[in-house]
Amino acid sequence: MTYQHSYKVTLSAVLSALFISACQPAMKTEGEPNTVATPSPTSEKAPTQLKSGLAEPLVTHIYTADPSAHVFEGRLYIYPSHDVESGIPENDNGDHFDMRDYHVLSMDEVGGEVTDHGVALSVDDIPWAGRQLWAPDAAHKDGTYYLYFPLKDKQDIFHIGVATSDKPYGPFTAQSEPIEGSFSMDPAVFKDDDSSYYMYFGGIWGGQLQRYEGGQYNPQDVYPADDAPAVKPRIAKMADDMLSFAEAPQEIAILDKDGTPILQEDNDRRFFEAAWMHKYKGQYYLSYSTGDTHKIVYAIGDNPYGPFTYQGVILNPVLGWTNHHSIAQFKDKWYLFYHDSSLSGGKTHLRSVKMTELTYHPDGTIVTIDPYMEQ
Ligand code: FUB
Repeated sequence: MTYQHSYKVTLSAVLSALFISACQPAMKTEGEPNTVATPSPTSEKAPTQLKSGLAEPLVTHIYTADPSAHVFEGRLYIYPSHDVESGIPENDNGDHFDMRDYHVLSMDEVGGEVTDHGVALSVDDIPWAGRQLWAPDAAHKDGTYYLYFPLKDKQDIFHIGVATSDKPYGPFTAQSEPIEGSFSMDPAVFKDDDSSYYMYFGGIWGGQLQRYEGGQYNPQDVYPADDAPAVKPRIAKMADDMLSFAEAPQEIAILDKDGTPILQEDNDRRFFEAAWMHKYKGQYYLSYSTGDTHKIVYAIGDNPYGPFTYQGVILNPVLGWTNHHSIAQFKDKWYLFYHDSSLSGGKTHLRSVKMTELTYHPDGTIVTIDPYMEQ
């Protein structure tokens, strides 16, 4: 552990009408500039922090994003990306997300002190590293903690790596090679009730998943036709060693309620990135980001592989281009972990992790969260 840093969390925020309008998300389509005033690109901390909405950032001394939350040993651990100002111009490949290490956050209770456990893994300590440590996840099995991370190799192709530690907060030691057969990004590892572990992964555009349409890697970005089924997220069961896949990754079908596949042109509902799995009352909830329509949505199935039937929106767009989340139960409540760019004044690549309670309707559907409205 290099250092510890503790912060007091404030989870409630009162919104005025002015505040609500100031917090409307900076919607951005391909190639458009940010529409929100941003701080100097050379300063990591924003001089013009916007109001936060439903929740405040869990920490403010660093930028954090893509939170994957787990309860280990009765404590809530959050595995986020560590956003930094690299000065790399924004583009559709996400080159501006040039993250170089991970910090693990934890807390004993919601609203209590948040501990930053310092650098848990650095790109400099990953033998196969090229660049860009994107959204990570973690798992625990038989006394070992596993940190799963997407990273471009020296040929600029994303794979998923794994690092181990005997502590949930690291430091983690990376394997010498990425997970064999892994590709694309945004790993999420789910432990089922029978102690089987599954990795969900993939993301289009900068996440390169579209390059695997047809089954083989193709350096060209090839997308299905608009009226064809959308690019699908992938699942692979983890081997007993948690360092490898037990099977070749399989495509996950996401269907409309009439049983037809969600189509490529359906940007409001098709998979983009940030898959997450959680189980509630015996059903499997696959949630994900719709990317360029900036929503977190979900679909329900009766087994880890799906098919999953689309249900609706969990989280409406946040300030900043990306929307990425996780869902976990802590003590007797469910929580949504997400990020936005309020702390950086709207900078797409300088985000902050937040959390808020997630609730279900009696039929098991999820109550949609608007990040800038009182619930
Ligand atoms: O943080 C880099 C990338 O942005 C993540 O991997 C995506 O899910 C998006 O949040």
